[in-house]
Amino acid sequence: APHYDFADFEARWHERWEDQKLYQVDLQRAQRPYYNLMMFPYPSAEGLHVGNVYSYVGSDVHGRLMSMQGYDVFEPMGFDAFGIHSENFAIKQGIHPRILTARNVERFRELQLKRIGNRFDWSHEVNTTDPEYYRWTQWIFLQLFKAGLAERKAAPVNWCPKDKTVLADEQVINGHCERCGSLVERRWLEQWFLKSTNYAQRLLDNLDALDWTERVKSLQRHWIGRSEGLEFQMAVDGIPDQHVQVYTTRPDTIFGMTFVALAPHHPLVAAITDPVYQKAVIAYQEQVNSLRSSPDDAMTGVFTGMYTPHPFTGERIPIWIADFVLEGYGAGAIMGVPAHDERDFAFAQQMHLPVRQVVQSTDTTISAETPLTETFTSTGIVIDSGEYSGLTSEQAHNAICTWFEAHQSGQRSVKYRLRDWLISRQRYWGPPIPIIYCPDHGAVPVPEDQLPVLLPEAEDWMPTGTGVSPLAAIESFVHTTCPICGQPARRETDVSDNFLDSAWYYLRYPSSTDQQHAWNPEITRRWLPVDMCVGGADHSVLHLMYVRFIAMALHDLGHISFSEPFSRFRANGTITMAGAKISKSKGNVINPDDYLDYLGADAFRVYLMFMGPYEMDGDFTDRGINGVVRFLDRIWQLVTSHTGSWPERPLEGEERRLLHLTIKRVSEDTPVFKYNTAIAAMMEYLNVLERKPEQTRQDIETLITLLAPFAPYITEELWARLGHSDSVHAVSWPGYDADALQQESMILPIQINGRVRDRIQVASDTPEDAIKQQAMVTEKVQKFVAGHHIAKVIYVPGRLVNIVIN
Ligand code: ANZ
Repeated sequence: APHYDFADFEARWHERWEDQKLYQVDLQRAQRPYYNLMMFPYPSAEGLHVGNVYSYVGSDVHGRLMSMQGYDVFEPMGFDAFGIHSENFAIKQGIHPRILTARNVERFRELQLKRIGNRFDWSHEVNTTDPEYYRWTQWIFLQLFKAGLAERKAAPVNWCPKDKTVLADEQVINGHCERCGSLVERRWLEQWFLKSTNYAQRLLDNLDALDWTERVKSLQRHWIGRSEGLEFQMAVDGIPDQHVQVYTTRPDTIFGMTFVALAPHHPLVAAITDPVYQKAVIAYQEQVNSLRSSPDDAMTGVFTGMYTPHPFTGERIPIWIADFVLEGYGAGAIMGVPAHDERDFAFAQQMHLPVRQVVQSTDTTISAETPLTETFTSTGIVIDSGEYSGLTSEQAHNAICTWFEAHQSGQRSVKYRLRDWLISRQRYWGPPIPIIYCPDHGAVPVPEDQLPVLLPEAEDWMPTGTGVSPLAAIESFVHTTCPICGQPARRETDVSDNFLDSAWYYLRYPSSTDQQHAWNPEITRRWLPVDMCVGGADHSVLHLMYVRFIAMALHDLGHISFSEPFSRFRANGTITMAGAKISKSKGNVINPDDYLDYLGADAFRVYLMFMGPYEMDGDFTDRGINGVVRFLDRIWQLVTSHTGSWPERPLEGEERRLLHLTIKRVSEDTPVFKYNTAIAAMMEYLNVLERKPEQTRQDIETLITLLAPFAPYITEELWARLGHSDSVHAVSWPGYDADALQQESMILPIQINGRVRDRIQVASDTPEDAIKQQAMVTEKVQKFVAGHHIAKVIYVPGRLVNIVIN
């Protein structure tokens, strides 16, 4: 533990900062607004974990730097307090989520977030469960509904049997619930969707110009999953009026098709199945319903008994149904080309279907004669494909697309993997979706002046498992009247996805006290979009995709002037413990409170920022904490042990150079989140200072100023002890003089056997060996020593080099 009494001055400064409103900006009048955002936490019962603190502190260092560089920095914090995670914990504890959430929020704010030393402006706190907040979440839903961007449809959905609710695709990880890990099932339910797919191309295109962490952008590109291919019709033998549409990205492989497969619940399955096979097909559909096989399981499927003629050869191709074919993607049906597609190959192996190679490597050493033992998924030269043989894959792709277009039985088509965002949740703890069902008028929006639709107090708030929310059992909530005709009507009883709450919170912070608008137009113009957002990359395709979609939609509907919410985004690294990500669900949570108690906020902050490059993942270990504690102890010692006044003489020469070099390094590394090397530069500088016979006021004050964003308390305390009455956090960031960085140089005479023969110019801190080496190689010296034996080279520091020859 540190030797200084951090507990004393942390509490004192925290209070002083709050009294002075040091971190509150005048949002109306700020001249150089800088919106510094971090992702607000779920106030779960376990409290903040070290990953949260890591993320928040790194973001705060950035905010503090920008503030010292002259910006009016707004750094708000709030609570993402609705949703399954909060509710699940309430279930475990048997405590009503409203009570538990309020308790946790209080604890997060008072006992944790206020201790980590961040410059939060608590006067703009938001809480998504506050009716004054979710009133606007509902309002946003209504704007989308009125614009046709919210739609109710029956769809096969991901159903989590444990959480007893549906999940969005983004919340299903490898077939399992993102929250509780249960294997997800498939159900048909009427659900509300937000039409994010309308924005697929823009979500993709805008990424190029966004200054965001590259790996997050690439995850988003992958998730949007744009592909260009061919959608074409295939006839069904014996059923002249039915066609199956298939989608392929590889029309060049069409001659290698040996089967066609439909998704298990493709609408045509019943119509095209041979009666003899019907029983087997229905049994298979039921099997698929009851449990969704995880992706590494064996391929399953069933033959329909029917065939389709190959569009070019007329060969009879069997039609199967198979669950590796996805319902909502492409056309929901595929042409199976086992030779050139991994999944098709696995399926063909399982079902004993032929494999027919039709693309060959341009690398001729691989012969088409050797039968394929694995798939050849690359492009190459097309073979055994009628008139297309000999073309490159690309040429064949084009020619075959053109053929289908000419025959009007297919067209080039662009598809996206992105799905519409399913936002209905059959749960209690969320904002009710503001819709009323009228027997005559259908789904009618709740009039805006009746918002919020309050979440009713309920005794029975536990998930029901029946496919409806607990709200459906609250008669007084359900029964209402139609806003259009006044006759009895029913309210929608599902609540909306917690990710809708967090898709717009950044808009609310600056306007958190505005009662008239979700966001005040004038303040929003001044402060948004967000200048810098920092958060975990684990939200790349969840929160960070939703927040972009909602901003685009609000922009198009005329509610905001920008369509990208975050000008810059940086993903902090994920902190792991011996390889496993630290998370509540894994149970390996390091309690930051212990570290705060034991080390104080400053040492914990500097330690976290010194562990490694901020944007890289890293292991959390206690190793290295001592070094950081010693560093702060030594600074404390240096300042507090000093007696009398500090010398104020101007710095000169090398001492000046080292000071400016340190400012330069810290100033360059800090804004680009290379916090570890910035700290290393300060550590080196402390070594220099300690060796100096006498430190000046400038030496000490510069070091304290540079350290202030990282260690806000100790620097404030030392700043005061140096005699300042203003805060170190209100001081301007120091600049450096480029000319001071020039290394001092000296001219050294070179003697040979005592007589001066040449001179060299070297930087004054050049090591002895290097000086001797340079002295030996000058042209003149070489001339004099040629043919002689060199007996000795003597360097008299700062004076001369003497070479002794014989
Ligand atoms: C034949 C083929 C041959 C294919 C080949 C690939 C390689 P992306 O790039 O992700 O868009 N596909 C199409 N619809 C599908 C669905 N509903 N469920 C599962 N798979 C589907 O992938 C497009 C490819 O994925 C398509 O091209 C199709 O397989 C498959 F050598 O068609 B391909």
